[in-house]
Amino acid sequence: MTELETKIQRIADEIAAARRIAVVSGAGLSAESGVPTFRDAQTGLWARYDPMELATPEAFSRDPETVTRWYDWRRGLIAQCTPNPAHAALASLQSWAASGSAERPRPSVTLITQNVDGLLQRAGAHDVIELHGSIHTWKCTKTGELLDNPPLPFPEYPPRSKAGGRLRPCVVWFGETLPEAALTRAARDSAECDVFISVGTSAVVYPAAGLFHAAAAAGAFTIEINLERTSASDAVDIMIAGRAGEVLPQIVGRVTGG
Ligand code: BJW
Repeated sequence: MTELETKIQRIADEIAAARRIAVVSGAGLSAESGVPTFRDAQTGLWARYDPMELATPEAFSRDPETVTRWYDWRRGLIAQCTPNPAHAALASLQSWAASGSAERPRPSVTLITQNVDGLLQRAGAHDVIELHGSIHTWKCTKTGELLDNPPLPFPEYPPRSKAGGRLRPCVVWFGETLPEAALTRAARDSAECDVFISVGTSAVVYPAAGLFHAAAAAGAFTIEINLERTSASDAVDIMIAGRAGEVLPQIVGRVTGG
């Protein structure tokens, strides 16, 4: 066996023996679908755009047209992307786990994502915790009314709801709190899991990055899959440097026999 095969087999064994698995994903999960990451040096969004001008409540108050046009540009881009084998592998791991029974117990699988693109759901994942919200849902800032998949493009910029309030994407900007129910469940399932997988995230944005530390502190077996090393790499039990779309299908295939 190569070193990679040995690591993949070890991870598959840990998953098969686990009672609870938590997976936290970031932009790298969707990179092979063509969705840009944030912090990759050449291709990341923050290499071309200033996050403080686009992903903060202050930026939205100052210039709602620029902010909403930027999110609409990203909505259009995501609409043209399709789930990749990494999304499919995680969806299939969750389906495999859900088909367990008393005679054939299987672990629970909690999928937690920082991504707002909805690609895990489009791949068939039935339960995804969206820590940073969704770009497909917008909210009236006056009434709180939610709109799923509003028109693209909007008829006017900045867009307004029927009640006359500004519309904003239901994503979490810097300085904003994360959806409470999502964060509570993600924190609980990370702290209680036996196996924790971090995939395609630079692990610099909190509180999402803290989930790994909570899992490690509680004694979980920790795994990282990323093209590059991150601040979590030295602390995990196994780090695989590789593409999520190549590594995850191999792991999940070994677990599910698919
Ligand atoms: C591949 C790959 C392939 C590529 N295969 N891998 C504690 C310490 C320090 C700071 C803070 C702290 N607590 C809170 C803060 C402040 C702040 C924060 O974390 N700042 C740090 C950046 C310093 N956090 C917040 O403000 C959060 N709110 C909060 O904590 O509220 C309470 C509070 C309020 C006020 C004061 C204090 C506390 C909110 C954070 C919201 C983040 N929002 C964004 C935008 C969302 C909407 C949108 O999409 O536009 O979320 S920013 C952006 O970063 C986005 C992402 O979800 C998030 C994480 O990025 P991610 O997913 O990791 O992407 P990248 O690009 O960074 O990494 C991609 C990785 O993939 C790379 O490693 C590649 O190598 C890899 N990769 N291709 C495998 N094929």
